[in-house]
Amino acid sequence: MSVWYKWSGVGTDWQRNYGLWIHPSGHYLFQMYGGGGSAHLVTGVRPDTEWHHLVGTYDGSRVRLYLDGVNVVDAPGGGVPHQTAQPVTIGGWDAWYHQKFNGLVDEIALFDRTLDGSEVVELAEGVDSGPIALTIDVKPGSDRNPINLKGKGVIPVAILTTDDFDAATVDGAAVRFAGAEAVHGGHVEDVDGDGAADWIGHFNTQDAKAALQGETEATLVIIEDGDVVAEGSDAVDTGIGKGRGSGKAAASIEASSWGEIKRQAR
Ligand SMILES: [Ca+2]
Ligand SMILES: [Ca+2]
Repeated sequence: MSVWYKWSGVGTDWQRNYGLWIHPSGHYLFQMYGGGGSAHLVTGVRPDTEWHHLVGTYDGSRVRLYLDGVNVVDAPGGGVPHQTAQPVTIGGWDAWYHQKFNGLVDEIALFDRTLDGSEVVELAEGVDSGPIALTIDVKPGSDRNPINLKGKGVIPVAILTTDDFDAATVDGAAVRFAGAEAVHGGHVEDVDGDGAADWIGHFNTQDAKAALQGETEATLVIIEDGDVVAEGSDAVDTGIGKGRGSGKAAASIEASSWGEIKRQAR
């Protein structure tokens, strides 16, 4: 069982069952009673009134309690847990003398198997799946995607609709390509002709110039509440690698000026 809780203080009564408790003494208590069973008062750490994450597990032989992902009890259990027709209770049970949890609980989960330590950590830290991966096409119709950073025009960039992402839902105001905002916010259009509407925006070259300088790849992101929620990249050719060497070798040259690139490319 796994739960987030925010405790406000000691309640007025308690009663054992199987479950997670804060004992009136102000200690965590995890208990699993059955034919044998046990209760474990955690004396090493005291609850405070911040949010914490508690997980109790029983694998048939050992009971374990995890506080914020850290294993704080690991002890022999025993017996088969009681099976009853009584309901699972959360925070209190009016019909019986299990008395009230004084605080908040959230995201309660019961599992029909024993979670291991790494799964507990995942629960405690929350699952961060990271930004959605976007398929973007810089300069639709061109594979090489040449960009003249001295140009005063715009760079068209499409977010393509895929099986995993509907680009027609994109909020153009939330899109940044190489740090630049889309001129007029972009619009919806089937850019690649596959029948599914895509999103396309145009970005002032001069707004993107700083981020594209010396790069062979450009990144588009969608930002919500200050967080990058989706991102995709595409190759760009900003003129790096046009020296005498092969494009690939020249592209790896680090230089601070065109003169230096030319010298190194010889
Ligand atoms: Ca392209
Ligand atoms: Ca399309």
